[in-house]
Amino acid sequence: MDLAQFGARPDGGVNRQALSPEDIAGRAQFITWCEEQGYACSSDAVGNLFVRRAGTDPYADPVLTGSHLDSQPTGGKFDGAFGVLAGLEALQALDDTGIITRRPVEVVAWTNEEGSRFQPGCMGSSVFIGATGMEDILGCRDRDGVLVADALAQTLAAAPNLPRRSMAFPIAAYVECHIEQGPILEQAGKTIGIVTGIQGYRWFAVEVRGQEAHSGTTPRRAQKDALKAASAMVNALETLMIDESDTLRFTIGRFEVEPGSPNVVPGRVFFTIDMRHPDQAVLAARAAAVEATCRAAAGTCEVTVTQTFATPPIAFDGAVVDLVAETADRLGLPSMRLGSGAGHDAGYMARVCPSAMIFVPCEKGISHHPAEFATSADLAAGTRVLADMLADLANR
Ligand code: HGY
Ligand code: MN
Ligand code: MN
Repeated sequence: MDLAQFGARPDGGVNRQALSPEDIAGRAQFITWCEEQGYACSSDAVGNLFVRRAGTDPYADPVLTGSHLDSQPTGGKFDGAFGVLAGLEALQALDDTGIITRRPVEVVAWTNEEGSRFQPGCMGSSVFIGATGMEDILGCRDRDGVLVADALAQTLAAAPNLPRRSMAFPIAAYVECHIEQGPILEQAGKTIGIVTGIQGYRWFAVEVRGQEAHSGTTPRRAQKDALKAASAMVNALETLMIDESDTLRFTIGRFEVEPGSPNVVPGRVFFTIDMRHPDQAVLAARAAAVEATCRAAAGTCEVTVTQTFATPPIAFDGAVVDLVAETADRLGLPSMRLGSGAGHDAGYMARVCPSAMIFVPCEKGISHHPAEFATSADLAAGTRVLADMLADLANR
C-alpha cells in the first residue's frame, strides 16, 4: 500500500513506469526500507537492485528471490510489487526467527519487466543473464523519444551510493512470488499456485506508411491511406489468429495514427502485436505468417514488420517446483499446479539456475488494471511459502 503511493492514480491504480521519476522514487523508498532492516543494497549497470542478507559462507552462490517495481500505465498495486516486498518480508522473517543460512539470500528488483514504456519487457533480467546485450537496449526510445540510456543514467544517478554489482553472477536458485493475473486459483478455491512454467510469447512492431493527402480533394483511388491499410492488416491478423480452443493469445495494444488530423488522409500508422501460446510449434507457425499477412493487406502502402521480443515456452525446475508443492502442503495451504499465461523475469532466470514461482490469487483474475486486488491473507500465505523455501534452499 505504501509503495503504491509512488505513481498512485486517482482510480486506485498505479502508474510507475520503468525508469520514470515515479519508479526512481519507488526504488529509493524500497532501498530505505532495506537499509532500515540492516541489509546492504547494490545495483548492476542496467539498474537491477539487489538486497543481500549474509550467509555464513560469503562465497557461496546466493539464493535469489524478487520481481519488479515498474508497472503498466494503468497498472495495479500488486503486479511485481508483491514479489519484491514478499522477498523483503521473507528476509525479515528469517531475521525474526534467527535462522542462519549458509548461502546469502538476495532480493532483486528487476529493471523494466513490463516492457510498456520501453520495449522489450524483462529488460533487466534478460540483460543480467546475457540474453540481451546492453547495446541492444540503450538505444530504445519511449513514445516521447527518451532513450533508455538517458533514463537509466538518471535512475542510477538518483542512488549514487549504491555499490555496483557485476551481472550474470552465479545463482544457486531463484524463486519469484507473483499474483496469478488470471482467475484459475480463485475459481478453484486455492491459495497457492505451484507454477510449472510460462507460455512463449512474441512481440512485433508494425509500421504502415502511406501518403498524407487532403481528405476533400484527393480521389479515393489515388489515396495511400495508412489507416485503412492497417485496419485491413488487423482484420487479416485476427483471422490468422483464430483458435477454437481459445489457447492462442493475440493483442494489438498500441495503435497510433499520424498525423491524426480529421481532414488529412493518414500517412503513417504504428501498431504492436503481442501473441502467446504454450506450444512452441504453434507459436512459431503463427508468428512466421505475421509479416506475409501484413504485406498481403498493405495495398498501395508500404509496411515494415519487426519482431521486438521472442521468448519460448519454459518449464520450471522440477525439484524447485516440487518444493513449492511440499512447502504449501506442510503449511496446510490449499494449492494446485498451473502454467503462467503472463511473462515474468523468472522465465529468464530459468535459463541460468533452478527456478520456480509461487502464485497467489487476485480478485477475478484482474490485472494490468487499476482494480487489481489481492487479500493480505493470500499475500501473507505466499510470503510464508517463500520464506520457508528460502531457508531450505539457502541451507542446501
Ligand atoms: O506481459 C506480461 O505478461 C507481463 O505481465 N509483463
Ligand atoms: Mn509482473
Ligand atoms: Mn505485468
